[in-house]
Amino acid sequence: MIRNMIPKNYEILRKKFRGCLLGSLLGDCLGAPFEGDFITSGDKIVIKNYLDKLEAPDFKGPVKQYTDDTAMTRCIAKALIDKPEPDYVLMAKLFVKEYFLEPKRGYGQNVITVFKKLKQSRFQDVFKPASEQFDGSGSLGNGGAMRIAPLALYFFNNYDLMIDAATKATKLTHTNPLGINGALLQCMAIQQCFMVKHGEKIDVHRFVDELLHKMKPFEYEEDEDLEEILEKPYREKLLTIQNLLQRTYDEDDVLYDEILETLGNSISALESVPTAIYCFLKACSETPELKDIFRNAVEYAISLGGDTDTIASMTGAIAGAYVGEEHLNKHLIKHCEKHEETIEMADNLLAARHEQTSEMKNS
Ligand code: F2R
Ligand code: MG
Ligand code: MG
Repeated sequence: MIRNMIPKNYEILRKKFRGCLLGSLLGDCLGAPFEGDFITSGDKIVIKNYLDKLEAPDFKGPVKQYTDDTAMTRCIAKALIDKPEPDYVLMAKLFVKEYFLEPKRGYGQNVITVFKKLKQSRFQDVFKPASEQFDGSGSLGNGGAMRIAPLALYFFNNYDLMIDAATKATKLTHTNPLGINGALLQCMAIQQCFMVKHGEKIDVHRFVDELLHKMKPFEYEEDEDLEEILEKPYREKLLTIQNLLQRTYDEDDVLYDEILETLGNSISALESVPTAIYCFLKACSETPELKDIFRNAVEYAISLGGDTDTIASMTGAIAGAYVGEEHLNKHLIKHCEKHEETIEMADNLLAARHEQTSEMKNS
């Protein structure tokens, strides 16, 4: 019976699926209280103490609530679990249902217009309302990237399908190329973490080189014939990451200001997705033990201020996919809203993927 055979690496995959979705949830829940803040050096100590306290075995405190980032991530995971072929009408319906059930999850100001139009139009053309945002230029916010993790997991071993599905799922709300390419870059970073052998150290420069290569088809190039320089904003950011990663630890204070200036910490995809990738890679290059990478990456993401829930959530998704559930602090996890459901969701997503792959092989 080939159909439901469990592959040898299923346990590793389960750890990575759980690590990624829990990582995304933790970053959102832990970063949310600081969203929009400017962080001083004193605040950085407060953030460290806050995380230390939450990691302590006996600490009891109010549940840390998730925001729109997780609400929308859950919708994409649910859609894939219910219908193994990506169904964009279903995704749109779940976004709208979720928003009207719990509108106070801190959604982006303009994306709400998309939800209302989708509802009014009875989901006739699910891509139309987003294409009308910002006078037709589309949203460049990080709302597409912040929720993309389930697609990176689901298609971890099929790059072309992953890119296609991530593009369409993003276009339900974000049609500006910066919004779409930000979601693709986040998706690629998570997927690349699956390609690193379990427990193996990441070569941070190679990691960025691969992203540079993969982003090339999605951005314009320098055109020698026309003597014109066309835009390649995400690759410029990736080159900045390469440069920042070469800097030494004792420059940290100077580096901090430079990161905010060059990578950014805003609500736009261009000024948050590369920042999240940097937070992850910085932690990888400076942290000797695998078990500390997740905490260091997320703490650093929050300490940058600005769009902290989203940058920490995207950092957490990448870091969690790399280290796996076993290297996320179990005490930290239990403070986050719906952490048990998130584990179940990760398992169901993997089971749906396994079922779909087996059916494809048998047909
Ligand atoms: N909305 C927030 N945070 C605000 C404060 C929340 C507060 N803590 C609370 O609890 O109420 N966070 C969430 O929004 C971000 C994701 O936003 P998304 O989904 O991309 O939304 P939207 O509305 O499409 O874009 C967000 C803003 O970006 C600017 N913008 C986008 N495209 C633009 C364009 N083409 N031209 C000019 N501006 C553009 C607008 O200001 C949009 O309102 C995440 O941080 C999530 O956590
Ligand atoms: Mg949010
Ligand atoms: Mg945010």
